[in-house]
Amino acid sequence: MITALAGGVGAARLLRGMVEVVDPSTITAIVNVGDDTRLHGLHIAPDLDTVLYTLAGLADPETGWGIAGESWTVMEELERLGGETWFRLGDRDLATHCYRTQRLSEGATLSEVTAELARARGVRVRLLPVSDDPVRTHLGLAGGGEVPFQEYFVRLRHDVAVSTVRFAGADEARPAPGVLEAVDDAEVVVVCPSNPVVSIGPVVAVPGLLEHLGRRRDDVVAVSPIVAGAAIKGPAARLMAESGFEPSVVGVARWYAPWASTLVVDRADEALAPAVEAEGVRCVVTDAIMSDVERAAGLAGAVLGAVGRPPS
Ligand code: FO1
Repeated sequence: MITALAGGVGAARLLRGMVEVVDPSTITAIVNVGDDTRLHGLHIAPDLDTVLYTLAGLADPETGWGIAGESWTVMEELERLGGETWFRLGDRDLATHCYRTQRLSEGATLSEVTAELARARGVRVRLLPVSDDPVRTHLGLAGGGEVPFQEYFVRLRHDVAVSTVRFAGADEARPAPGVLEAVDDAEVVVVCPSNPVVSIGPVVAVPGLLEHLGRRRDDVVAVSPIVAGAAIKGPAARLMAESGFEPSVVGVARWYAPWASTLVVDRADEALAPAVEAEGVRCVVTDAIMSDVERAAGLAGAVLGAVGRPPS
């Protein structure tokens, strides 16, 4: 069994490659919920949806989030009404949020609803929210004030300096059913190329995760979301720098060193391999740019092989 710690787009792309090299039913993805937000009275779970839509072949390939070929009728009408439309919700995507919100209101857990949504869309990878309790990322702005994640990421286009990152609810949150077992029982634990600060951070902030991951360090392999000092997508490099970590594969190695034994980096960072290893983390150099499914499958094979378990 393979367990993956996942955020949004980068994780979805790697998982899409992984299902080409191993049986999807042997993969469990523990997904970040820190990006979740409530809008229009709906519970929106962007990272769970991005992973699900990508694995279901529904995701918009340009943005990586939402559903491809969407219509925006509701957003257009909402605009006319003067409602909130800064967070773009397509008509089919809204169905996901309506279904999830209705089921949660009936007392279902986020885990249960996620499993129902995955089954409905034919996704065989097991998707687990890291917790069924609320964990919400808030960012303290260097200029003052604090905003929830989506305000930072979408409304402010993450184009503001951040001074603090907080995961509200993390201390009281319990790992969702199956999460700790998925770490304990995995042959390999893959840390997907997601933002170490605001995507992997909220996952490992849930009590129990760091302890269980630390016990599996030899079998934990991370994929760097930073290539040649920049994030492939999103504010990872900026947030790492603002968190006091060098925005490079060396900074990523330092961030994960306590519980990951191996870091996979792109060929562009080959020269930094010795510096990564100086952090006590084994460095594997490969093609880490997932420009299409074949490249993602190649990366997945290299990742699974990195800790001695070539794809079955
Ligand atoms: N990201 C944006 O940059 N703009 C949006 O309008 C937007 C809408 C949106 C709707 C549903 C959803 O699941 C994700 C959405 N995202 C949007 C991405 C979202 O901000 C994610 O949290 C990021 O991709 C980070 O994981």
